[in-house]
Amino acid sequence: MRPPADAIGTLSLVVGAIAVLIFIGVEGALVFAIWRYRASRHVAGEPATFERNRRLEIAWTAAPALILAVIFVLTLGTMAEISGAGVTPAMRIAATGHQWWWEFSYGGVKTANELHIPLDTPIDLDLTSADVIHSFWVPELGPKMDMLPGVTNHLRLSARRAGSYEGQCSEFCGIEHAWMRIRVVVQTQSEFDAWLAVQSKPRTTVETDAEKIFLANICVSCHTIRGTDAKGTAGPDLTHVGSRVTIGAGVLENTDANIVANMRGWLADPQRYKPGALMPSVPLSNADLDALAAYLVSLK
Ligand code: HEC
Ligand SMILES: [Cu+2]
Repeated sequence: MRPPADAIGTLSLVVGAIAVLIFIGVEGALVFAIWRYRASRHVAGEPATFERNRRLEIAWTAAPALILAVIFVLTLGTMAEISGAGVTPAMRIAATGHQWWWEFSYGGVKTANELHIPLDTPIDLDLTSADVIHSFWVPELGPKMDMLPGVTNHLRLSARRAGSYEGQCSEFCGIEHAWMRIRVVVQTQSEFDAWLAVQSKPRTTVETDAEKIFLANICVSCHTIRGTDAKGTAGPDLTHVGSRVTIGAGVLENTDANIVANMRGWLADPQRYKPGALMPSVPLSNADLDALAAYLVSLK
């Protein structure tokens, strides 16, 4: 199956070409008429007019209707193609929109904000929302699709180039809507398998003092770290949070030299980076913040 984005690209080119032809035709006729019938040729009296030309009226009603009918049929074909009808997806991933982050679940293995998919493989995303209406949109990969509470929509994705693709929630969903970024990482099948194998494991570290700080605080009521007693679901699963490229759905880098500093900054005051985000600032000592930040980025 060709990636949905390719099918949409082809349709855009065809519609664009039709529009260019019409533009050239209409503007050409206009320029011709201006030149051919300019006033100097008809100095005397009113310019010629005509009305009730039935043939002409039928023609200029039928021609646009025909053009629209052609575009309609082409669009229906493209919609059928990108819906993936007739092609069984190699994998289904559940995607849930939250204010203001994304949850991706691979058969129960949860991760946030970063969707990994294998190259050249048809994937079905089962889209829904935990709160308000969101819309999943990664322009380079496919169409946008609403995420509605209580409803599951399906979106076919496939990519023919490995790499990282950026997307964005495209339905206004509250104060931090703009910081609801999606990153899709397209990997070869073996890279993807290796990634999923790591994500499927519970946290790999042993219980450290830093982990005890996490478990002793309110963090556990909102976050899960598989392998520990933290089983909250109001916020992102943190089991492998250190492996993500960003935190806070894109507000902070999680990869550069400042990785611990960024994580610490987020924990100390999430509202500073993402005002309105549904994570409170938890009062913690400086030492606890240092330990927690180092612990979380170590969860690869
Ligand atoms: C009331 C629920 C709640 C509590 C309590 C809470 N969080 Fe969060 N946390 C969230 C939500 C919601 C997000 C997502 C914020 C966003 O991106 O909009 C989040 C995001 C995060 C992230 C970034 C995850 C990512 O992948 O982007 C980290 C790390 C984190 N929290 C750690 C903690 C720690 C450590 C504590 C305890 C000190 C804590 N949280 C307490 C709800 C909570
Ligand atoms: Cu949204």
